[in-house]
Amino acid sequence: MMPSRNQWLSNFSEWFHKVIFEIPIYDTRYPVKGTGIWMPYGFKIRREVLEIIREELIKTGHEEVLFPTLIPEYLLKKEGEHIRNFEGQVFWITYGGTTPLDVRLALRPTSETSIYPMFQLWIKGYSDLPVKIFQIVNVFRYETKATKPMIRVREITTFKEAHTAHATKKEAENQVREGVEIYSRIFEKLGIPFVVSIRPRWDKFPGAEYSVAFDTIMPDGKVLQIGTVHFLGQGFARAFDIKYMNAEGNYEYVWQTCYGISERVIAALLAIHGDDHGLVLPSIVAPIQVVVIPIVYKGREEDIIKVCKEVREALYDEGLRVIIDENREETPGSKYFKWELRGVPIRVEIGPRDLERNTVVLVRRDTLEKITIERKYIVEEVKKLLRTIDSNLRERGKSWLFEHIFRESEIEKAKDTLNSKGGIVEIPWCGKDSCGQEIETKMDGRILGVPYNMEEKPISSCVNCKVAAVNWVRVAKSY
Ligand code: P5A
Ligand code: ZN
Repeated sequence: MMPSRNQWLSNFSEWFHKVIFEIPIYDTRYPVKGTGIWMPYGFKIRREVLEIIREELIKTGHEEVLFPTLIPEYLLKKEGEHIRNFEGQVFWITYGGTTPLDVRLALRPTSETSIYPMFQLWIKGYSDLPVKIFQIVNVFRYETKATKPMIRVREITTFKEAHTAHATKKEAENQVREGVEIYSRIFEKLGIPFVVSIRPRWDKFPGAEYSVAFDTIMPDGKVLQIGTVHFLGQGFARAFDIKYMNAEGNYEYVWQTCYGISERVIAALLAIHGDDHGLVLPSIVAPIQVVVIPIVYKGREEDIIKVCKEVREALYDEGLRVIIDENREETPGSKYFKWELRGVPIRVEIGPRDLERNTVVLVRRDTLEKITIERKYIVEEVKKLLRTIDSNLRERGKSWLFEHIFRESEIEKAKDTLNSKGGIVEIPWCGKDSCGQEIETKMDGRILGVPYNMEEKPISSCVNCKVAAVNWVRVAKSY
């Protein structure tokens, strides 16, 4: 029996709110708009996700740091384009107690302007480069669009930002590629399908030369940006006077990159794998990977509980996150419901018949399929099944994504496709900004950009101006 995904599909927003509230994962009732509370089960998922992120960054030579939350106004305003774009989103602290502050302090909306003055002090010579650091912090953005739990918040609680500085342009460009690879590995591990696009000039990160973005398609067909990698060139280096002495004894500005992801990744993780029964978690991030449920019958209670405990012990000794749901007041059916809602990858059922036959029943959360195995193989079978579930979720996610990427070479058709099917439509584009913006208006969608790393070029002409197209460009309805 394949679990149905009707509810998930037809009213995703309701599904999402219900799931995060009922489990609970995240409570949105705090009386400050755009904030939320990570509840214990949500916090555990978040911690597992952060472990994966940390591991990938540390493995590639990034070091974790922690900067102050407050940025003095004169620093925030040093790089012109950056502040022009962020100005409308900054929360300001203007008082210390009852005393007005001489220098207003911003709650960081992102940390370029707090980190780069320190780069200026730290970087002296060639041997100080490259610098590759990251931090995982709260940042604040006074978002004016409708806020959404985890997806568009005003206090971003899980802002992972990496910042790098290099001696040459080429090294910094390689760093952009490494950033893209790191994020690709993180999303791959989480089973989140994605496309990578070079954002159009009018939508790049303020202060960057260009931005590369990761997008995924949510169950409602709308696209969510789940991470970005920016090539900063030397703009911030000039603004903050970050120079190093090269081999010839000359001072040169460094070349920089930065890249960021947030709790949107967690929202995407929950959304993409879910179904009508609730969450479906990949085992690598599941706070509970296996739940053992005794199917107790009168007279056999103690024997069954004893075997359940042995099974739990065996799995626990292998480092698995496993619990027994022993509660005698609750029926097995209601326990299934509860743990399915929470997305536990495997349920182990042990009843009187299993005692006689030395078997156990494994139920996988992704397909709800039941498998009876001999008890003595429990450890191998569970481990194997967890891997199978993770790869099935990854594949299912990819299929979902690719089924929702369309190609059209005529603008009316492209618009119809986008309206009726959602997802992403790729169309031929001449590359002109003005044409791109007209396309956005005509299609009532957003240009995600040109595919990153795609060799293939369209042969037809630009959907808007009919001039020879130079690239495919992706258009979507976005969050
Ligand atoms: C890169 C890290 C930056 O801020 N500075 C340091 C760069 N880029 S960004 O694109 O503006 O943000 C990085 C990612 O954060 C997510 N994000 C959000 N998540 C939740 N709520 C928000 N209000 C929000 N704003 C941005 C996006 O996934 C974005 O790609
Ligand atoms: Zn054109």
